[in-house]
Amino acid sequence: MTKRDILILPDPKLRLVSEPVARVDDAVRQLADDMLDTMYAAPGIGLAAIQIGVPSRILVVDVAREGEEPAPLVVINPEIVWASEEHSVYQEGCLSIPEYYEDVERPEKIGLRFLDRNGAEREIEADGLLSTCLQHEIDHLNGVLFIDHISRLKRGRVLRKFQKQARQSEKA
Ligand code: GNR
Ligand code: NI
Repeated sequence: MTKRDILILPDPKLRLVSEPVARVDDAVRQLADDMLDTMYAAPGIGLAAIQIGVPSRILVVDVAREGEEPAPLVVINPEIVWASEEHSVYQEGCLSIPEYYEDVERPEKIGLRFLDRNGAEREIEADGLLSTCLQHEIDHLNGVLFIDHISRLKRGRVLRKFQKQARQSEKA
């Protein structure tokens, strides 16, 4: 049970393109467990490895509601194999951009191929919040943040606010 620190905007590591996992071994499973501990503690419904500073193509999600059985999913080297033409809008947030929320439009449903924590290939269809969350996490693997999908004006405001906060905590 190891909770790790989450990188915050404008940490440049959040812009890295993460590398594929070559082999799903115990070290990868340990990392995934740390990611789940970190995500549940935050609390959040998803986390990408780069958010704890590791540039590997690993993400975890759990969109079960409070009171429901936890449903952790470990996703390694994901590939979106199809996306629906219909789009939907969700208000998104990000643990690396605390306390900022904005509407983002994405494909409503996706097909996803990935390796699970045992290294087995799996394919799932996702819709609703799970689809949104998976797409948000896969963006992280490519150095993309949800604010990249909002207007330039809004993104500029958020970036400046977090740059200022980073400068001030440097001085403190
Ligand atoms: O906890 C999270 N909530 C969330 C809400 C709407 C859309 C996406 C997310 S993911 C986010 C956790 C996070 O930052 N993952 O990268
Ligand atoms: Ni995020």
